[in-house]
Amino acid sequence: MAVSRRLFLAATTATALAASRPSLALADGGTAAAAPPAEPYYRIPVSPADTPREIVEKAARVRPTERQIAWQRLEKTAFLHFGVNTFTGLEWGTGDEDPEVFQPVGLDTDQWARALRDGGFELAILTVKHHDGFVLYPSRYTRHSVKSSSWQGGRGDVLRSFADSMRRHGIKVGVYVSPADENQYLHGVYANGSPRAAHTIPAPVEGDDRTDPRTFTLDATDYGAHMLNQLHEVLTEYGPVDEVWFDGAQGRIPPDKVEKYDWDSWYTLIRALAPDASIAVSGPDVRWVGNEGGLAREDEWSVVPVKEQDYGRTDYALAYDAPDQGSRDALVKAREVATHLQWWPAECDVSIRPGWFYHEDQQPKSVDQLTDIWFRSVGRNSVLLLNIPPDKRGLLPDADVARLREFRARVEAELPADLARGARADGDGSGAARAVDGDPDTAWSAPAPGKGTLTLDLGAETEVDRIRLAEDIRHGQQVEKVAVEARIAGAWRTVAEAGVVGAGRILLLPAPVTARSWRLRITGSRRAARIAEFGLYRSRV
Ligand code: FUL
Repeated sequence: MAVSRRLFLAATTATALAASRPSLALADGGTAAAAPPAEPYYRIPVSPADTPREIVEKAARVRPTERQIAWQRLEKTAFLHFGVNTFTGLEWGTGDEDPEVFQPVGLDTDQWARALRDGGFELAILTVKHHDGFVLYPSRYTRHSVKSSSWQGGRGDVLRSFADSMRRHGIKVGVYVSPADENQYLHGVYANGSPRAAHTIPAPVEGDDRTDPRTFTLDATDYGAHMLNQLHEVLTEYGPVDEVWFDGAQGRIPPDKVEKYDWDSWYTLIRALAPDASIAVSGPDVRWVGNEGGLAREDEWSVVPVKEQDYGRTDYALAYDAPDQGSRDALVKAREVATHLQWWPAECDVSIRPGWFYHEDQQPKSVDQLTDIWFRSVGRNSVLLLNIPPDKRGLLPDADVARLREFRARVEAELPADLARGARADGDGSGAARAVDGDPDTAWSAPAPGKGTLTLDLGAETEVDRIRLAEDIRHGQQVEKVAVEARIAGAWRTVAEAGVVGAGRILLLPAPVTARSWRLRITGSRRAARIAEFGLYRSRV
């Protein structure tokens, strides 16, 4: 078998980032699927010589890819940290743990899937490999895996079970494959100083029974090739994957030993094998928000200045925790250090419990805490990535399952029926009714940059305490400042003001306001705003 695998046709490699090209027909003159650097585009080069005006104009031309739009619409995604740490009580494993400790005797991934579906999640990401290097499927390339445990007679496969259960319950599959790998370090592979050289992926192994004809020739170190072989297994043997999650950690190896990750080759393989997958965090499609509390900035831009680092890794141009990543001032400040402006939207990760892995003595967050996180992530132009760690039995704890259900019910009660849906809409610009038709793909177009008023007549005095705004992000992120006004006793009164909108912005009024007429005023924008949603709600909490 190993021999016949070598006879398979070698697939040619494309550059990873070419596969990120947007292929949307853009109504404002953009071309579809053009060769880079055609514009509008998901990343546009910048230089210190750009004038403030030029750099803002470039930001206004940045557009998301279709993959990024699909990801953004998920709103709330789930994380599952599960592995040897679940059994050793550690948060970062050592790489030399005895695989025998892994004994999830009651594993029921259908229970995970039901809990996540009932909690309203559409995508779940499993830690297929955390920093210890222990993998949750029987990899051909390491002994630090489920195969070396007596659990299920060494035939257990958590990834298979997880992927099958998620798909059966309509949930998309994501994989966390840690670049840091303590076990491979102990085996002299990780950070062994090997040069980058061409590797054939997958590397054939003794008794290989794989039939997928695709092979790739990619540059990598010894460890980089190990990652490629594992990514190949994960992305060819478990069905479609919609998110690949990489952090940038180096593990606990001595500081003079650094593994320079082969990001370009890893991205190339992922684009070829999982074209729909967003590559998150240490990846070009999705950015870490900068904290592990699940909290976005009040004004969270999806168009941000970035630095392209070694081997094509996208990095923040400004400090990752800088409070302002995308305003005009931030763009101008970043000119000296940025290589591009990029559509790089924020993902807010947080655990329902204090740790990422399950620990007996920890409890899940309250519904109030989760709701606050939701308003400060999904309500601020970001996607929430909420971790719910399975316990030693291999089940999500009852308390967490109940909490997910309560959390969903609470969110639904916070924003029940949209009272603006189908309201009489009148605006300058064009297509006012499209902001209240419930269709995220249609929008009211404001008449000019920094201008526009959209007025709604609800037909009767109506109490409102939450407002939801959304831009049609297929046309980029343009809004910089808005005001919402209600007509009270014959005069327009400002009830809320906000900065950026992006894919979704939720505004909470300190107290309910009753009015029949409501209006949205655009007071700052780069290009003319396109508003896909002007929603009004009365919470039932
Ligand atoms: C971090 C890791 O070091 C943590 O253990 C956890 O997996 C978190 C989501 O990402 O970088």
